[in-house]
Amino acid sequence: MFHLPKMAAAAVIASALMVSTASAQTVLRSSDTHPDGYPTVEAVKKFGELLSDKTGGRYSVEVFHSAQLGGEADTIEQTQFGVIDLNRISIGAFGTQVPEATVTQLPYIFRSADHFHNVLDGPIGAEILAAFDAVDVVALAFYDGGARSFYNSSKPITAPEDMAGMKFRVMQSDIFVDMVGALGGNATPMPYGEVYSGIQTGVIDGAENNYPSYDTAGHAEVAKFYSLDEHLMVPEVLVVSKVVWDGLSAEDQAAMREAAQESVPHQRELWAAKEVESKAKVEALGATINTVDKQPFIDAMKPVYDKYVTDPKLQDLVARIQATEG
Ligand code: GTR
Repeated sequence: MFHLPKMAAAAVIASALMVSTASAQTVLRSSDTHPDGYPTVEAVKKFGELLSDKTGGRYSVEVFHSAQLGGEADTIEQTQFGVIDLNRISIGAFGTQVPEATVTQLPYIFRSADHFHNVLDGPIGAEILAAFDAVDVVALAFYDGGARSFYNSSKPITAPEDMAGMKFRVMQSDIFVDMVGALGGNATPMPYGEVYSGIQTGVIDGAENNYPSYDTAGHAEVAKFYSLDEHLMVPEVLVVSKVVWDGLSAEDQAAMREAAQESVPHQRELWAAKEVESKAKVEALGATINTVDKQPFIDAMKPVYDKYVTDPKLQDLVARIQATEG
């Protein structure tokens, strides 16, 4: 037994208290519609590790993948109410709730992966993230979601005319309904989890997505024709409930933002590799991939822009995106 001077004893007690507070670890629940191992799921796990490091283990993240917490539209509401803490979600699933973010749902708004990154990594990206505050979530970072193309169970699409009379599932946003309509097809908004059986039973002819989703959701098994029109590049976004955010200290908020930003390069690397892997997988499964002349698809989108980009602020945002290099 040894005797500590009074001051040191006080310090020991104080640090013991800190340890006990720190051991009261908060596990934040995060939703993702994709299966374990998917680039977005792995990126949020990485975010959790970084957050834990930065907060001395006080905060960690558990990812509920494979839509265990529900379809995207439902989980957004639950995140807004604070029932779900974090959500990795496609901006498309927000519908037209956040006008500045809706702009990223415009067909062909992004010209390439470089253009997409240049826009989202700069001040425009920061402006779009900040716009989510209005809908009770705090948007922390964008992840890659590649380019989305149409696929279906009956034939290659080479021009918009080929889509006449065909039914395509779209994410639950009006803009995508109008997009398919402008191309001459019929859009059926439905949750992601219902697409496979929808195609299998013939309720829809096809859908549209990137290679990794087409592959991992099994859609390539039931819709063998993938037509590379690349009409959309919709950012994935990581959001935290405003309820959680408001309960964090300024330091922990900063740690959360940093952790999210630092998880981005990891996701991009995983994404690039997954696109290549998924393309090879769907080809091995017998998918027929055809290229298309994109110009008629681009030209057909004018009415969609005319309908959704009427507010001068959004017109300015679209112009700034288009003027960004890449
Ligand atoms: C995927 C996206 C998902 C989900 C899905 C869909 O590309 O990563 O978050 O939105 O598309 O089409 O519903």
